[in-house]
Amino acid sequence: MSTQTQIDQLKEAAARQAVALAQDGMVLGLGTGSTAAFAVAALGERVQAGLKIVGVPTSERTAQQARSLGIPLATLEEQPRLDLTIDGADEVEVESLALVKGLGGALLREKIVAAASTRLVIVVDAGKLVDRLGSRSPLPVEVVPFGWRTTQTRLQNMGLRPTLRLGTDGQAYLSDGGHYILDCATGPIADPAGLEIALATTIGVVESGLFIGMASQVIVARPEGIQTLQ
Ligand code: ABF
Repeated sequence: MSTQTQIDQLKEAAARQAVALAQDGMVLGLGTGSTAAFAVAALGERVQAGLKIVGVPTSERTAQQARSLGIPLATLEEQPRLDLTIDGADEVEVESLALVKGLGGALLREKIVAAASTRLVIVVDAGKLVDRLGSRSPLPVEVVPFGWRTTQTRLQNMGLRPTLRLGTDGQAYLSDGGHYILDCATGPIADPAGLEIALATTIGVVESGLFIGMASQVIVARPEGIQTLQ
């Protein structure tokens, strides 16, 4: 069995554990990415077996998958309070459960949905655990296309190294919200909360991939078994 297949099996098992938290009557946030897709698939099975929930998707991709599995969907306008969101992440700081998200390109919607949720449960494989955010993954920052180079310069002046994300067609990648993403090399981030605030007050920035104090629980897929951090 290939290493990727093994990792996928572990991710699927961890995603199933997260989906076991879903109960009748809940409004659930549905995350984006390959790990979240395992959770949506497992949720689809539970819905087909009679579980009564409503899902709020964090991307068009996830909405399509959920629809194909018969999961009833709602918008945040229809369901502004969510009981539980299950999502993936790119990095998890073990001590604080602070996250970097957004390599999948859905960080803005993911953050809006997470902020509306009573609980945010993150599912990752052990390779995503870090001592300091910024150690293994760039920090995605979603920006308004208008004047994006001036925003890029502002981020450079903050000591970040931002690169415009390109799509498979070689053109600027467009998020579901119609924004660009600047992937910023940061190196280990000493003060994630301070950086999140600095980015939030930078003109042209829509949102950053820093999710601080949002995750209630992280379910980690490890070869030795599933571990829960909270
Ligand atoms: C979403 O998908 C994102 O926030 C994160 O960028 C990505 C993780 O994807 P995967 O589970 O495929 O590694 O959860």
